Amino acid sequence: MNINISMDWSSALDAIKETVGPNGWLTEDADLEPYVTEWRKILRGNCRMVVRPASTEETAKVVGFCHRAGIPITPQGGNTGMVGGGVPEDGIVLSTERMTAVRELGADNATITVEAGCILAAVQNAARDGGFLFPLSLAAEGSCHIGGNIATNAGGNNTVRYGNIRDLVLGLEVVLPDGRVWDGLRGLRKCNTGYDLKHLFIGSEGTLGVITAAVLALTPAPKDRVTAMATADSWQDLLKLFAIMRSHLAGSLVAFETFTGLGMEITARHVDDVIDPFTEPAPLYALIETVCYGDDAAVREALETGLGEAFEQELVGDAVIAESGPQADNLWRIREGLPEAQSVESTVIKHDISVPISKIPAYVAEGSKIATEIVPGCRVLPFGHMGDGNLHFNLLGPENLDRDEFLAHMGKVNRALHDLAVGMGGSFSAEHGIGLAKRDDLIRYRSDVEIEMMTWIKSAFDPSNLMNPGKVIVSVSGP
Ligand code: FAD
Ligand code: 2HG
Ligand code: ZN
Repeated sequence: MNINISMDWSSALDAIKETVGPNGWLTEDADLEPYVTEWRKILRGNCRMVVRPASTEETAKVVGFCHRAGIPITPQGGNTGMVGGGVPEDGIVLSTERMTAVRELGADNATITVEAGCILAAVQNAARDGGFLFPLSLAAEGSCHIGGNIATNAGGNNTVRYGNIRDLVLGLEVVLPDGRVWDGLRGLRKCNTGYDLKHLFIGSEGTLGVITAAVLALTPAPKDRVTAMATADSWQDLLKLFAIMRSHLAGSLVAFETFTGLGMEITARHVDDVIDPFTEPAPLYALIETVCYGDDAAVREALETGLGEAFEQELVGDAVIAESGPQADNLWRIREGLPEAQSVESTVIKHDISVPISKIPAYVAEGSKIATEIVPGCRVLPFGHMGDGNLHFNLLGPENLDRDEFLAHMGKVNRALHDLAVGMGGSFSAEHGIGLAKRDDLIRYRSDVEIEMMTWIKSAFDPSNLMNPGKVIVSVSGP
C-alpha cells in the first residue's frame, strides 16, 4: 500500500458533494440499496455514498478527492454484472448513470463517441439512426452501460461475426486512480505507438480507472437478416450443424446460439410473449442468425442449403426460418429469455465456461455427470454461445432441496466444472469476468507468472489500491 493521505474522509465527502451538486450524490440507506446489491441478490455490500458525476471533469475531481483521502471507489454502470464486480465493500460507488451523451457520430469515419453511462441499447439506436450498426448485443442491453460493457469486455450474442467489445473499441477516455484524465479518444484503425493502453482498461472491471467515454467502431447497417431455429438430438449433431453453417454462410453467420429442451420449456412457461415454434419438444435447439449486406436472397439460399444438408445427414429433426421481423424477434425472445426464466424457475448455480468448440459435446456429457454426482437431482441447463465455444453450464436446484442446501454445493461443483473446462484447454470465465466471485479461480488457473504480471499492472496504475479494491486481483504490493 502506498497511500499519501492529505484529507480526511468527512472533508473529502463534503468536497465531493459540492463538486457534483445536489443531484449528484445519495446517502440515504433506501437510496443506496440498489447500488450495494447486485441484481441477482446473492451478493450485498456497503458504501458511504453513491456519487453520480455528470461529466468527465466532475469524475476527475471526485476521484482526486478520494485519492487524497484514501477512499475506495467502486465504479458502477447498469449493475447487471454476473460476478459481483460492481458490489462495493466501502467508500463510494461511482455511478456513470448521468454521463449519457452521444458526443459524436462520425459518419465518414464510421465511429461513434459516447459517454460511459450510455445504455447499450441507446448506442445501438444512435448508430442505427446514423445508418450504421453497433453490433454488441446481449439480453441486458436495455440496462447495461457501455462503460460497464467495456470494463467487462462483454461478449454477447453476435461475437461469431463481430467479436467481443474489445474488437469494437478504438479509443478511451479514462480517469486514472489519482484523478488525472487520460484522453485516449482516438478513432484510429491503425496506431502502433508503443503499448496499446486502451486494452489494459478493457476487461479490467474497474480496477485500473474509471472509463468515462469511448470511441467505438461502427459497421454498415445490414440490409436484412435471416433467422432460423433448428432442433437436434445431440450436441455432436449441433457441432456438425455449426460446421455446415459456417462453411455455407462464412462472414454472413452472426450467431449460433444453443439451448436444451429444458431451456425451451422454462422460457415458454415464465417469459411473456414467448411462443415455441415447434409442434414437438426436442432435446436441443440452435438459433442461427445471419446478416445480409448485399444479396439477401443469396444468404437465405445459403442458409436453406445448409439446413437441407443437415436434414439429409439427419443432424436436425425440424427447422423454421423466420418469414418476418416479428417472427425472428420471437425466436430471439426464447434465447434471450433464458436468464430470466431460469431465475424464476429455481435457484441457479451459474458457470460461464469456454472450451475449444470441438470439445463442447464431451464437456456437456462429462459436466452433466459430474454435476449430478455432486448435486443429485439438479437439472443441468447448458445454454448460450456455442459458436464461440462458450456455454452457460447452469444448474437448477432439485425440487426437493431448499435454496441454502443447494447453494452449499456451489464451491465443490464450481471447482469440478472449472477443472473440467480448464483440463480441456478451456476457460473458467469466458465472458463474465472475475469480479468477486472468481478471484480464487484466477489464482488457481493462471500461472504464477501471469498473476505476477497482473499484480504489477494493478500496482503500477493503482498503488494505493483504491480503485475497486478486492476485485479481480487481490494482493497488491506497492512499487
Ligand atoms: P456493472 O455491472 O455496473 O459493472 C461491471 C464491472 O465493470 C464492475 O466491476 C464495475 O466496477 C466495472 N465498471 C462499470 N462501469 C465502469 C466504468 N465506467 N469504468 C470502469 N469500470 C466500470 N455479459 C456478456 O458478456 N454476455 C452476455 O451475453 C450477457 N448477457 C447478460 C444477460 C443478462 C440478462 C444479464 C443481467 C447480464 C448479462 N451479461 C452478459 C452480464 C452483464 O450484462 C455485462 O457484464 C455488462 O457488460 C455489464 O455492464 P454494466 O453496465 O451493468 O456493468
Ligand atoms: C447470456 O448469455 C448471459 O444470456 C447470461 O451471459 C448467462 O444467466 C446466465 O448464466
Ligand atoms: Zn452469455
